[in-house]
Amino acid sequence: MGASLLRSPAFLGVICSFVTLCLLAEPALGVTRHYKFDIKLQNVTRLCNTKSIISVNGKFPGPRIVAREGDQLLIKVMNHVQNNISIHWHGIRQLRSGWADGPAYITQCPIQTGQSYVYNFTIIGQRGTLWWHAHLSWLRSTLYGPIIILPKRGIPYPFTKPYKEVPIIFGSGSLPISPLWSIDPETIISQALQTGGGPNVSDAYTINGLPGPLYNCSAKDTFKLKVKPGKTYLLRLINAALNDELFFSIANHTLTVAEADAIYVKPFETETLLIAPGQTTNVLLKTKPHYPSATFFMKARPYVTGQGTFDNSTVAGILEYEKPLNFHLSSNSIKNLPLFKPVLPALNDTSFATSFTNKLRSLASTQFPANVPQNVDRRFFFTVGLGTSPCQSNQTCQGPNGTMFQASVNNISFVMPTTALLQAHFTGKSYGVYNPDFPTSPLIAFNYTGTPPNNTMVSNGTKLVVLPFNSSVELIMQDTSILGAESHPLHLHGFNFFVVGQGFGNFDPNKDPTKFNLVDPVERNTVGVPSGGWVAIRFLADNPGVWFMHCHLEVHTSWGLKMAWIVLDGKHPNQKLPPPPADLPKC
Ligand SMILES: [Cu+2]
Repeated sequence: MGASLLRSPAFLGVICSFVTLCLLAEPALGVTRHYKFDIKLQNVTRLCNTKSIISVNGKFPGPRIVAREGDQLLIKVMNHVQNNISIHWHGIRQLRSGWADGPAYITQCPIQTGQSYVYNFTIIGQRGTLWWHAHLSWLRSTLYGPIIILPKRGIPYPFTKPYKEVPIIFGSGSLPISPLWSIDPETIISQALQTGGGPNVSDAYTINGLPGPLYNCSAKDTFKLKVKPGKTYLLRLINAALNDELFFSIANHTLTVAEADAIYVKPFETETLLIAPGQTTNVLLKTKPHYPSATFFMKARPYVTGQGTFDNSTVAGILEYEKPLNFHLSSNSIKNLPLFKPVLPALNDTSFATSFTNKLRSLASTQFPANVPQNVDRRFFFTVGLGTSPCQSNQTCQGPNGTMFQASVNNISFVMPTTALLQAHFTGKSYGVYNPDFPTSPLIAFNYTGTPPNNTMVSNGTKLVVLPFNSSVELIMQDTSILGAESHPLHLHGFNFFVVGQGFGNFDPNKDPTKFNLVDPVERNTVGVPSGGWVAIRFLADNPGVWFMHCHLEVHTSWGLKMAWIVLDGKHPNQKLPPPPADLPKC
């Protein structure tokens, strides 16, 4: 009896009925994995203060989801708190399972207090690191965790098999450090939206929920990575910070970038990497061949291009080598080992950011090809950036010149509907919910990255783009200099896209496309639109549903830098979105 028979689904049923460890005989087709997420309050102590936060199962950061490519996940989310809740499985393609994507009022109404919803989806054609987070207001500041997708059984990584794998998830705010953040994150943003000003910035960054020794009263809350010499570790980096792109480096160690957003890349070495909110990066850390008699800081701090205030603090963790048995060192002298610290780029080092992102290329191998759309059916040009709206006459506003801060795509600040767009689309009841007339380019062209126009006011609306099934799309996203140029990490739900080009200044439709990389561009779900520049992406609209696209800087999303795409059903039954599950939450 060969292994192939053991893995056949029919035979698996027999094994599973007798043996509890079904995983031993996991079929190539994948298994079903069940998770239970209880959303509840939990007291968390950091920096000598205790605060009640919203958590999954009382954990901060939340639990890991571990699965293999091909597995089905059934995740029951039960809401025990007063807030509405919705969870997004960031980067999961959700092929024909758009009801499980999670953004509140886009694909579902939120889960209300005392209610539950089972997110039901299958991981198809993806392996690597992704993550899950709340997708309603600013609740993701404490509701997030890793998704680890292992390759199918028997399929190796296209790089050295790591000795160990370690998730490293960066967070921000949500800590009871100062009076500013002692209120909950939903209140921080709702107050800012009322006054029209910028919300308070966070007080700290975290690695796996721990701020580290560079903050007051925090030395005991430091992430420690304990390693053995001469081994390769796979670090699964996730940026879950609310509003900050981050530089990351480990002193005296070179990292090999192997994957971005759950897509293998051509490996390259770097001392420092840049990771935007929403992005994930797998790196290989090769430890020193011998016990180094030293410890090493790993540090992260922001990359900042905007003009507003920001949290310029630094989170640090420690890389600690296991002492060999024959090495005589008292515990006191371990503390006295030399400590090496990495040097991070300057906070505004755009040239580093550019050269780093230019190094990212798809692996584009036979086994992992880069299926870049070579022809384009639909072209779009979107400006992304900040703007303003007028202050109500009976109010004083704290935005620029007494106005209110807004952000927009093609000068439309997206208005959240009060019912889920996907339901409205599926049932044909879109009237009064959304308009399918999102403009393919700005209504008024201007010098996007030059002197900004005098009128910075945005318009408001719930407008969507409608795409026929399987259309290939090219989208240029152009940053504007209105209220200052700024890098915007744009995240598209339901798809990966190829980053075929990027540059500074205004996109030139005649010259720039000739330089597009249609061979091995990086494929990802979140891309930084360069500050004062543009990025060109291509994707195939092969997934029917309603798909949110938004800046992953939470403050910009709140100000309206978001829109959605409708991808229509195809002709064939397997090209249609199935009806919603019976337990889909109601508004
Ligand atoms: Cu943004």
